Amino acid sequence: MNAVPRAQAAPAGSRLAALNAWVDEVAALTRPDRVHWCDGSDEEYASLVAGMLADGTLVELDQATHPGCYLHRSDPDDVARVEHLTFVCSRERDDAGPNNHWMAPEQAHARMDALFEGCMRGRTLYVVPYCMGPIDSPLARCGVEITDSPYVVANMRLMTRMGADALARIERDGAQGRPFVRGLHSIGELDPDRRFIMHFPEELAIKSYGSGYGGNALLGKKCHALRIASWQARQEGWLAEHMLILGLEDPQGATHYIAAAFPSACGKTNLAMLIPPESYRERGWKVWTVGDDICWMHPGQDGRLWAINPEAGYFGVAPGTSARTNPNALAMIQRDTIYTNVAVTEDNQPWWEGLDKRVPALDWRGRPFDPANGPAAHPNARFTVSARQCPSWSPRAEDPNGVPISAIVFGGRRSTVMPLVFEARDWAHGVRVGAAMGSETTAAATGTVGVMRRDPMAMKPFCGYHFGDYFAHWLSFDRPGAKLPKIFHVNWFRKDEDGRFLWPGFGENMRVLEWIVGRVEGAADAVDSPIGLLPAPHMLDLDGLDVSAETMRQLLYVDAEELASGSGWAADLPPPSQH
Ligand code: O2Y
Ligand code: MN
Repeated sequence: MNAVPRAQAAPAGSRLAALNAWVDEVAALTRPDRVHWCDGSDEEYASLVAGMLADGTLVELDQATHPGCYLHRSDPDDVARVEHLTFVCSRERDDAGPNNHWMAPEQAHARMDALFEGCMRGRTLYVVPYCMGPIDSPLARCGVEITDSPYVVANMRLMTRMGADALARIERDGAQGRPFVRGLHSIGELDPDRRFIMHFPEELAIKSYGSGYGGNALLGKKCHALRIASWQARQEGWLAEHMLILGLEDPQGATHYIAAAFPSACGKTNLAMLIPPESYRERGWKVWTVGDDICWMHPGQDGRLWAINPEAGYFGVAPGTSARTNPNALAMIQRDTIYTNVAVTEDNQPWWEGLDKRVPALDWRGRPFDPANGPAAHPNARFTVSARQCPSWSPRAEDPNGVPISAIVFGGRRSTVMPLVFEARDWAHGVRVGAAMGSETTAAATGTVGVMRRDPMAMKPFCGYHFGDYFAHWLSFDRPGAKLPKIFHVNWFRKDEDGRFLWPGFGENMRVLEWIVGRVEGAADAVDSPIGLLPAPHMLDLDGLDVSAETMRQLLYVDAEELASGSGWAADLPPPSQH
């Protein structure tokens, strides 16, 4: 084989022989014109952006109103994660479980390597060292993504700790025998028929071909931090979860950290960045954002669960984000943000449905906007932005020891049956509550609206192993000496008989969070019900809120028969009282 040029820019290669050997091996297979080791510097980012502006991968947005903001229009056939093409390739089929597509590792490698053969001819191979979690955290884990997409590199720089510091940590880890996750990615021909996302958990490896979009291509996110990490976490005794992390500071200055799992399209980013109602702000309540999507929780010496957000940025859904739903998010994406598949206004500002009353000039495909073509922004249009730009960003997101979790919250979009909030009786009951999670689909997620989709712990697309083993792993945390968080379930989406939402949601969800931390502190009362513990009468602070007593009754109503029949909650499981 011909020699492939090693690095073109500093740092040229690594002190870790295993990493150099893998890069050489991949370069020999994929035949790039150039190899570039990413250092994560501002200069490197600027040069990547300049290259993408020159070849049309990025379009500059109005730099006066949105400095440092760019628009990427993806291939119209490459606009979302592809669950049907995502595989867990464990040696034993049973280890992947019925919740994953499975392929034997040898077969999967052969299939992928045939696709990768020569695929980077004429392109640059980027070596992207990244760290998931604060660089010096014992809870963090590292990976290297090899990709031929400068758009992926730029996004990885916003979403992870990427570059020279990560490489140094990978080398330190390597010297102590701790491996890095190997992620190989090529956009290939962007052909949906030649697209696969393969995970090899026993080898700590990922191979992704044929997509340049989000979860398919930014391998640190769903592939590493959830599918591979959940497998690793089971082996090492921790939890890698699809959860936001927020800190709730009370008027006395004490902060409780809450981890919350919701399926896609249930407002995780909005909850993570919640701004409390004015009456709460006046009293000194604050919400701090640690993470909006992924949470790694490790049992600490003190028996509590300590959590980090492995990510350093947000890859949030743009449509629906507005001054009403999430003012913090809107503020953070005014600068230094990559937008993907949004529309633009006549004066070249990013726009999406729900933002404001302006009209779009070009839709997400760059065509003059015509309502007959559908929405102006793609429903899965995204912004990528550094987490530090969020006005509610918590400096504790950089704490190498993480934050102690006081409460875990599960939730879903349920128009009936599920009350606004309830508390599980104990850890085992809470695990069962998470395992029974479900959510009604929205137009953004699928073609069919309002269909109940079971999504245990919001991990259905992301658990890298058998769900039976996963639930057993969760149950194993309840052991002597453990000081586990209390577990709750919330439902912001219950409707009345006319189909109107009963609860105002957004910032008003603060009232439910207050009851949750009140329960953690032993200061708030609850009453028993067939589903779990509900807020005792008058325990939710409704001051200043226009919600009638009858509406509250409906929001907290629990019907034992409805639960046990047809609701999907308990029809096929023993009732909670038997646990
Ligand atoms: O469609 C994609 O590739 C993005 S999916 C995503 C992105 C950010 C956070 N969560 C999700 C998700 O599907 O849960
Ligand atoms: Mn997610």
